[in-house]
Amino acid sequence: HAADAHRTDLMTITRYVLNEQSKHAESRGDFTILLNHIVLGCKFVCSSVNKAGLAKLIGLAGETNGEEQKKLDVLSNEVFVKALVSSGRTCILVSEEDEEATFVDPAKRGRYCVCFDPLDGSSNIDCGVSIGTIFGIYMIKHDGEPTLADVLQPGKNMLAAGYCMYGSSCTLVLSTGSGVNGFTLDPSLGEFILTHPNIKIPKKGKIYSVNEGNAKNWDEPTAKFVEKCKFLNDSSPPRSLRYIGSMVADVHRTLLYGGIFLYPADKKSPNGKLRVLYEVFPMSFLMEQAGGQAFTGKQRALDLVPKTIHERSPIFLGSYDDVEEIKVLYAAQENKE
Ligand code: P6P
Repeated sequence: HAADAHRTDLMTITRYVLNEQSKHAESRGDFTILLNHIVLGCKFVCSSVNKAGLAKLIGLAGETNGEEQKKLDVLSNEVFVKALVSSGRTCILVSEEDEEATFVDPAKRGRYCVCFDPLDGSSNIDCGVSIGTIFGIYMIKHDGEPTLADVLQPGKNMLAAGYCMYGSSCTLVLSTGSGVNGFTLDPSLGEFILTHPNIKIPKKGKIYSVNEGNAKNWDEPTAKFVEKCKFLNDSSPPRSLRYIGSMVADVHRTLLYGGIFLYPADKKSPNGKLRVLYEVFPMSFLMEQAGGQAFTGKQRALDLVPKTIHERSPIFLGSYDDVEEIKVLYAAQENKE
């Protein structure tokens, strides 16, 4: 039985990646080492997020020792940066928390570039809403000095992407380019165990996920799509609106239940709000690997070539058929122009 297998044949995330790695003759285990350091960061954040409320409650936060308590996203960023540098497998780090990219010291340099948001949605910590770490990984293709050009690549060049959601359980969803798998942290073992093998997103969903508060600023295709979700003009089943306001939580639900997540452009933010390198690309990579798709309003999200490391893009991602509906509406607008 599966349960027995879990008990005795523990498919940990490390073992899973080693299996994957063995399929690539040229691999030297570097990716496994890199991933283990990302996993270490996720375990730290999981433990800290779970204590955050308690820390505030019983005054563990900075007051007692006078030192200003670091905000959890700043602390998480420091942990990830130190873990990634100490792995000896990275050469460039792009973090949502750091204005500039980190170029790793030559003595500790490896072949991977990691773009990450250490604690996305952290404004939701105080009310206990799930938040997460999002990451995408490029491999440097040359032996020369790393430059920003090595991370300003289209998302389709990523060789892996994933997120870790800190919620009722700590779930790490990962793709290394051959499907999507979910691993849940077993705190008694301190290991991420395979719990969601080969995740496939439903081809069509019944949920749309968008911040309706921005409706007055939407462009016509987005407004038309949302209108259609609410006031059905055919016999299609009614849809539900689910919007948590924490990207990792909204995307995780979309991946497992189907539907579409939208953060469109609007008059106030012509490029939307979400960041290309460490929000849009990793989530788009996962959606495509799970059989869904991701669109910017103009093109396939993974074809976008970012010009700066904190660039934003509108994003529509999720069930294949749902995103197709949006693409048709944007194509119709294109033809009118
Ligand atoms: P809004 C959280 O701040 C975040 O970066 C994402 O996690 C989330 O999807 C989005 O912003 C929510 O933005 O404008 O709807 O509050």
